[in-house]
Amino acid sequence: MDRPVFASASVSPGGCSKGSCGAGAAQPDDWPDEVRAKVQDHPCFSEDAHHYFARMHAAVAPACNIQCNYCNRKYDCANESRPGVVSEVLTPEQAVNKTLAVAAAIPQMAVLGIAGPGDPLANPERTFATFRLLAEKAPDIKLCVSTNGLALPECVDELARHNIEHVTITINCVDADVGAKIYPWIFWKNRRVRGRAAAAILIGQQQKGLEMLVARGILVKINSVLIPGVNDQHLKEVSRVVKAKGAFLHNVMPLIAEPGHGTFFGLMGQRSPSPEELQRLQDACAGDMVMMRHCRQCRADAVGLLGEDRGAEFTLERLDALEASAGEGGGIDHAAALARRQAFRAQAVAELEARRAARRAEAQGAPQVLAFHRPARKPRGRPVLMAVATKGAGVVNEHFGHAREFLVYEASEAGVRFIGHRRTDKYCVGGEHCGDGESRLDRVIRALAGCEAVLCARIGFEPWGRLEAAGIAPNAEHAMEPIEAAVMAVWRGMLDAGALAAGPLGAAGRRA
Ligand code: CLF
Ligand code: SF4
Repeated sequence: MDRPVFASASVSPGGCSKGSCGAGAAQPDDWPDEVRAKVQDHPCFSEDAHHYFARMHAAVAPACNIQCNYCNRKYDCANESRPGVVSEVLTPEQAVNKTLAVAAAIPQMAVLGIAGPGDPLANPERTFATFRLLAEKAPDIKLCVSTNGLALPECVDELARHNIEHVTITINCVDADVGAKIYPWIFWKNRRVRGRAAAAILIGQQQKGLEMLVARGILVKINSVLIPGVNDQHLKEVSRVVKAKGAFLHNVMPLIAEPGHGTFFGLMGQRSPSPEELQRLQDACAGDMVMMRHCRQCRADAVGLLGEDRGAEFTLERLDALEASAGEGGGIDHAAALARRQAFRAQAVAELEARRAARRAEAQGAPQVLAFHRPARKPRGRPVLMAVATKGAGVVNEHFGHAREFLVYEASEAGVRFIGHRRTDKYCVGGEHCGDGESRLDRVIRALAGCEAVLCARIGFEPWGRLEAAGIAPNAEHAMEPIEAAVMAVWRGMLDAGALAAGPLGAAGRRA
């Protein structure tokens, strides 16, 4: 395809119907069918999809062609992952074997991304060999790549030849003066370029690459690292510029900087943004385009649903054992694995379509099929943040004590909207570690600051009491219900109880 994917659609991803800029950001429910078909099973490009579909990263790209001040080369690429963990670098053949093993074990597996540990397009042979081999063996798996953009324009044709429909570019600035504070140097045409000149070249390449991808109908997500005092005032302009060029989604991620990571920013004491600062900036940018709020800043060798990490199940050692068992008549039945993925996909897509249809019907005032998105009363009450423990499928289905993270939603008279996630240690580890449960629970409660209720499948007596004492109402009444329906029901309960004017809700639900 040789035209922007939205050029023929009536609604752009940023809500710009032809000739009517400023109409506000279109919601995913309004995306044209051809776009929805591309994203409905991509866990990063669709918030809905991330409840169902898994991705994995193949760490085949060790080299990088630039230096970011938030990166230490001995860790993964911080543009697409969190620093502090080192990946096992794989050959393309190892990466494909691993992908096939993951796709056989996890029917939700839908996307293979290459995101590091360096820059995928600074390692084009390894990156494209991986894509080529996988496309031959498992053509149902979508291919995805994340890049700093320096080598992008020269790789766009190759990306299109490999039928890659999703590309992420990390764009932290569109102003070289800002860029000079983020990038000390780039490696360009066989020499090192420093300072403002380096940033100007990088920005030029990123913008050119974005335009070229959009012209070929490839969906482009922009990642930006929010660095307080460096680009926080500038990212709204970045959002505006990339939207004007046809970017599909903007993902503003918080800087992770700690002295122990050995990065320039970490060592200089550059602080990370608070969750409130991140949300404020995401909201400020949202006027110009659709924002991604469910990014988990995952590792360059991550495996599984976003928020879970099953990488340890698929180490090279384990893959070698699997290969050995194949020689003894064991191994993977790839045809059966493909059938399981296809069956899962059909069911998940049907559920997603049903939810979308319900939301649209409700928005249009038709009889409610799933009455969860808007209160059927005249507007009143105040917005409330609620945390939800889930392990996928878009329902409240996780035990409070087993949750490694909570999804945070805001409920109000306008409906339910996803705000982000809060990571936390699983506080209930059982056995010999139970003695430190109390301090872990303290950390969980701290992570839920600002939330007035927490919805989960089950919860024990001790956390119940501790949450109540912290002003967070535990609620296990909505186990296995769709998240938005459950959040809306709790909000309505608070409204009916007169709790929205007076402050936090009293406890509700049952205990485990
Ligand atoms: Fe991987 Fe990135 Fe593709 Fe997703 S991750 S290459 S677009 S398949 Fe996703 Fe992970 Fe956030 Fe990246 S949650 S860090 S946005
Ligand atoms: Fe590090 Fe990624 Fe930046 Fe390269 S692009 S320096 S690997 S964060």
